[in-house]
Formats: sequence, structure tokens, C-alpha cells
Amino acid sequence: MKEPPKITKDIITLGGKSYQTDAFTNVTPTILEKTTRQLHLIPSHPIAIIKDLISSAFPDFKHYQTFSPVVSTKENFDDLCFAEDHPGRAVTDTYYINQKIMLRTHTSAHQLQVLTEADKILVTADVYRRDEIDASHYPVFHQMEGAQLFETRTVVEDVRKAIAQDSMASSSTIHTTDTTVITPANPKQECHDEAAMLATADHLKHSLNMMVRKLFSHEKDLQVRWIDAQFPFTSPSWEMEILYQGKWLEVLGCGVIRQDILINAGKPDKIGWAFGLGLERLALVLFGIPDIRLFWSHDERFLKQFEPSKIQKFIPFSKYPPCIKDISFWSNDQFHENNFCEIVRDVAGDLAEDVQLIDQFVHPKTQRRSLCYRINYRSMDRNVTNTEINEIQDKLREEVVNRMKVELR
Ligand code: FA5
Ligand code: MG
Repeated sequence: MKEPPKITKDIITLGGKSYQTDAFTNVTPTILEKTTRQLHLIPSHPIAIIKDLISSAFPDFKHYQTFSPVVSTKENFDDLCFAEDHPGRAVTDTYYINQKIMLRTHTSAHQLQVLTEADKILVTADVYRRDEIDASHYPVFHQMEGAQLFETRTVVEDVRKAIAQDSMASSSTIHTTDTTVITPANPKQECHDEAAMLATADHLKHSLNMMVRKLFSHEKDLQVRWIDAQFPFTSPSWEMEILYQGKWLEVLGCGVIRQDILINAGKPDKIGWAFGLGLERLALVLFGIPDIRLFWSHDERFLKQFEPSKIQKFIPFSKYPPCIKDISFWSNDQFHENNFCEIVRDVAGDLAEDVQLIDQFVHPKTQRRSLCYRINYRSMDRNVTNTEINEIQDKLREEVVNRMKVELR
């Protein structure tokens, strides 16, 4: 998607198509601009380097990398068995172009389509979520989806052979813990034969363990663990976490694909697994990149450090001083923090490094709630001036009043 997007009151033009806006529309120019970047398609970019390394662990998978981020709510939610009232559908969490059309929140939005076309697939793409602002959250990030289907009739034997072949090759110092068990909270689907499901799950975890081993082959004593999880489109489901800087970092979600999806894909006699992983999360760990905004940098000092197919530690350039500003206001019933963060991103762009609620109280007489947010402004590549940040802060104060109907204090 290379041509610049256009946004007017009634019409949004994106990737050569026009969409009518409505009461659901909440995409902003700042977000729409990101659809033209396609970081995963720039060979020397860390996101693309990771993508290529992971996909080399799945050599005969068909890899889709150029799907438009514009999908229907049917593709992103309904086709994947999301309940009508699932929180992910809320306008506070998802970017809508209009009531029926949105920016995908995950690469799973393409699962049904690609599984009708092939039995071993990868999908890499930019995904969009309304979210908070800090060093590991950005409203656009990249995911890779993977899925593999087997004939239900032969899956047990097929998996046994596949795993026996692989395990001869590997030797590594990665410590993997898996204490997950199949329980009613994370159940086998009723339609599935138990042995077939267990074989599929074994192959899933085996494939992902092999992938991590490949990615982190130079790392000593890497700690990896499997935990139970929940997704509307898989059951049972799990997440993989990696111990990074003393904390467990979630890198992917996965599970045994809901049979309804395979039936809808025209493959009722198959059983399969799927995973979705966050490329930024792995890139932060592998390249030692300290702030998620850096991936979006146009700064040569960032981009010149990387070469296609090579993992090398990022050498930080000096950190410029922050400029810190607070804003306090009387809140109201409609207030949602994601909406506030959106306005911050709109007026400050990537100068907004961190937004934190630092104080709140309820007035004893009026019962009105007062909120105070602290905004850290900092540029990744230059000094900011107080005058410049004051102008942004003034604009923010104005927009917050106009768009959120709150009263400044
Ligand atoms: C999903 O998006 C599911 N579609 C994954 C999946 C696919 C499950 C297929 C089962 C089968 P989740 O919201 O947990 O799940 O996101 C998946 C991964 O994306 C996370 O593990 C994390 O690595 C990454 N991720 C999620 N949110 C963010 C964020 N705000 N910033 C950076 N990475 C993120
Ligand atoms: Mg998750």
C-alpha cells in the first residue's frame, strides 16, 4: 500500500479504494499514514530480518506478505468465532473505517481465506490496535501467522515421523518448560479425536520450539515456557513466553484450530494448528532495541546498523533529554484512556514517549472525577525545545476539550 491515504469528513481513500465514513469511524491521518510504511518488506529492517529468519524455519509454507490492512469485521471477528460482545470489537480498542470495515487487529483475519488455498501457510502483516503509550506499545505492530493442516485420519503417524526426523539435528542450551494440561478450562474440541488433537498439539509446540532454537541459536541459557491461553478461534490454546530482562515476555499465541473454520474453508477432514507471533517483541529481544518507536525511525543512524539476514545488537545513539508536561481535567462518563492517548498521538506524533495517569480523585461534593496525566515528550533523534513542546501541549489542551468534552483544571 504505497499511495498516500486521503481522509475527508465523508470519504476515506486508502490503497486506491474509497470508503464511506460513519459514526464508527475512528481512524486518524497519523494511523492511516502508517499503512504505507510496510516495514516487513524492507530487507534491511529488523522487522523484515526477523520475518525472514522465522520463515526459514517453515521452508515449504506458502508465505503471504502483501495483504491490505483493510478487512471486514466478518474477516477479523465473525469468521474467527468472536462473540458478538467480545471486548476486542469495541471502538475504544479497534480502528474502524466504518461500521463494517476496519484495520485488521491481527493476521488471523486472513486465516480462513489462506486455509482454503493451502495447508501450510504464513501471513506477515502490519496490524493496528488502539492502545496505551509506552516503550513496548505502539498502535501499529507486525505479526506473523502460521498454520498447518493434516489429514485427521493419518495425523498421528504423520506427526510421529516428522518429529523423529527433526530431533536428530538439534542440540542447544534453550530451557523449555511446559506444565500445561488439557482441562475443561482449556479443552479439547468435542468433535476432535483425542489422539489426533494431541498429535497436532505436539507438532505445533515442536515446530515453535524448533523455530525459537533457530532464532536464538547464539543465546546461552534462554528460558522459554508454555502457558495456557484462550482464543475464540483455537482450542486448546497456549502462549509462549521468553524470559527477558528478568520478566516473562509473551511472544506468541497459538492452538488447535476450531473445526468450524476448517469446515468453512472446505476442509472438514483435516485437523490443524495455528500461531500468531509479534515480530517487534522478538526484535526487541534479539536486537536489544530499547524503544518500539525506533522501528518507525527514518534516522540513518538506526537504519544503517542492520543488514539483511543478520542479527546484530543495536548500538544506541545518545538519548536526548525529555520534556515533561502534566495535564489535569474533570473527566466524564464517556472518557476512555485509549481515546486520550489517540489525541496525544495526533498532536505529538512520535514525540510522545510515555503517558501515565499520575493522580486521580473524586470531588467529595460534586462527585466529579479529576484526572492528571503526565506526558513524557522526547525525540529519538534530536533535542526538543520547551517552546515547541509548549505549543504541542497547548494544542493538546485544546483538542482534549473539543474532542472529549472534559473540563480543564
Ligand atoms: C492474537 O493476536 C492471535 N491472533 C494470535 C493467535 C493466532 C492465536 C493463531 C491462536 C492462533 P494476541 O493479541 O495475544 O493474539 O497477540 C499475539 C502476539 O502479538 C502477542 O503474543 C505479542 O507478541 C504481539 N502483540 C500483541 N499486542 C502487542 C502490542 N501492543 N505491541 C507489540 N506486540 C504485540
Ligand atoms: Mg496475548
